[in-house]
Amino acid sequence: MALKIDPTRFQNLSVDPQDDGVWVVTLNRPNKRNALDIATIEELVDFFSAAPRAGVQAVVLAGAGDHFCAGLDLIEHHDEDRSPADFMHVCLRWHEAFNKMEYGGVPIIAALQGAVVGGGLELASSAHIRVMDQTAYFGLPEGQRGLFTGGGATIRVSDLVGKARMIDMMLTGRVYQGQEAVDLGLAQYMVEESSFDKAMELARRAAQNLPLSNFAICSAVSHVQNMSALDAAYAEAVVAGVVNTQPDARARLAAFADKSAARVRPNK
Ligand code: 1HE
Repeated sequence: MALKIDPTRFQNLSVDPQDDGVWVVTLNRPNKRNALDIATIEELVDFFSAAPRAGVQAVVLAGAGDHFCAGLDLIEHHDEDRSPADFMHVCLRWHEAFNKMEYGGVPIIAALQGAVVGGGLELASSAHIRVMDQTAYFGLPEGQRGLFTGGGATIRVSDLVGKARMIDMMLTGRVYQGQEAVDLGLAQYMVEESSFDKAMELARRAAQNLPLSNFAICSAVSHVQNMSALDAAYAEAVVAGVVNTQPDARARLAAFADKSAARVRPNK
């Protein structure tokens, strides 16, 4: 029985289902530059825990206003004056949210503008595709703030840009933007106009795939990376056994066989 997600139960996120199975999830605290307080993290856990069982075909993850996300809510962190154990549990909730995103099996396309910094970059790097506009920039200001990453940057940002670049970003506050950010892998697309429009286009395209294929793409690839080559090959075979024999794929295979399906061609 599919779960139901009630879009009105979210306060810090705006959650907007579209007709074609694409859901738009927007960080909606622009006056705080979409800083991630604990309430926002809980809403991300809530949405992304339910999404794989609620018929969500793809998600566009956006930030309201001029900036995608300013990272950890530094004011809340200051006011709470947390103990080490308290903050460890905060970080574990971040991991809960971001792991649900990366491993949940629902394609997530991040639409980026302005600051994508600290925990904002950790959030963006949990998406499967990142689209940036001309204003987007990436940084890890933790070093300057007397902090350290706690939302998975050591795993996902170092995966994107490599260990040495990540350490440089943290030690020196180095910021990446423009084509260089794309070349490094921080974003896969850069657009002149709206990153949101491009992210929607990509999400709609992904939503046309069979859900089980997308589940494997947006779950198995990440799981497999955590395994030894021997176990990875085994897991890949098992997943392919399930996905590649799904009854829903037969019509697509038949269309290829009768030559009615589109062929793979180079870009014009
Ligand atoms: C915030 C936050 C925040 C803005 N927490 N409230 N992240 C950072 O070190 C980035 C900190 N933020 C900035 O560098 C800048 O705010 C921005 C470049 C993102 C935007 O600049 P600007 O000039 O548009 O805005 P502003 O005037 O700095 O801030 C506007 C408001 O947003 C202001 O609140 P107001 O009530 O005084 O109007 C700011 O306080 C608020 N605001 N950023 C709380 N981050 C799991 S560990 C993860 C560790 C990290 O993420 S460390 C990186 C933290």
